[in-house]
Amino acid sequence: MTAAIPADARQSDKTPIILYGFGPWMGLPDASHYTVKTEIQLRMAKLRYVKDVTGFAAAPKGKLPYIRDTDGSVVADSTFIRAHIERSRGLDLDAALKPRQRAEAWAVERMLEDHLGWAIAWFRWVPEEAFQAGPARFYDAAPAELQDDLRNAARARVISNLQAHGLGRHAYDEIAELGLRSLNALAMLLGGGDYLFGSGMSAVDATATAFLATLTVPPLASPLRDRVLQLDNLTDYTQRNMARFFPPVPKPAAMPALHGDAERELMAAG
Ligand SMILES: N[C@@H](CCC(=O)N[C@@H](CS)C(=O)NCC(=O)O)C(=O)O
Repeated sequence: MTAAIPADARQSDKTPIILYGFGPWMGLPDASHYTVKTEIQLRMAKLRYVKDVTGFAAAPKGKLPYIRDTDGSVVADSTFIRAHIERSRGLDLDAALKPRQRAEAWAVERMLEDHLGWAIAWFRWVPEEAFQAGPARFYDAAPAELQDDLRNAARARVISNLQAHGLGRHAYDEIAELGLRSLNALAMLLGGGDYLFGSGMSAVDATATAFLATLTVPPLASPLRDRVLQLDNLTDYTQRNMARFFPPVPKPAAMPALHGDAERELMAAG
């Protein structure tokens, strides 16, 4: 399945980039926070892309996102996708940053992607209530006899990855404590500003926005979600950036005039 994104002038090539993701989920543009990050970065770069949600089995690194660029090259991992689009198009998503800010932005991005991102996954996949209300629903459209096997296999894979990373070896409260420290650090760095660093949007703002939206938009309870909702600067920042990069779908054109009462009743009932 593919969904077109409106074209932009910077990409002269008519062929769009193909972005492989999981697809929209619970109010998010994609179920994967790393894929939402890449979508924001592609939009920052004003590059046209289409989403393909059928590519997981062929993912070069067993994870999403990855892209197939207009020249056919395949690039996996959100950080390498960013590097690839910057190199191949002569762009700099950190153009608003000074050298020291670039270094700080990289450090914060690693905190988000290699630390907080795993805590987000843990609170999504491990506590039974969040799992049943969230990721278990990914498989609702699969044949009924396969659903439980698919749910259990995916959950076991994520739990095994969390163990290998190390975060998954901690207890609930310990993971919450670590995640909260990262969220507090992020809130302190943002302060009252519009961006984490510098005078304009940079690549790390894409990561932060994507991860904070992933924590807050789906109504899945977690201590991390509670903390973000207490931090007004983080929630305002997230809403502002999500509205900027994923503006609401335009309302359908006005309905043509109806011809009779029967038709009007039908519309009201529908
Ligand atoms: N370092 C990767 C992380 C991507 C990642 O963890 N993707 C997750 C979804 S959020 C995934 O595909 N997981 C599937 C699995 O592990 O089975 C990136 O930045 O793209």
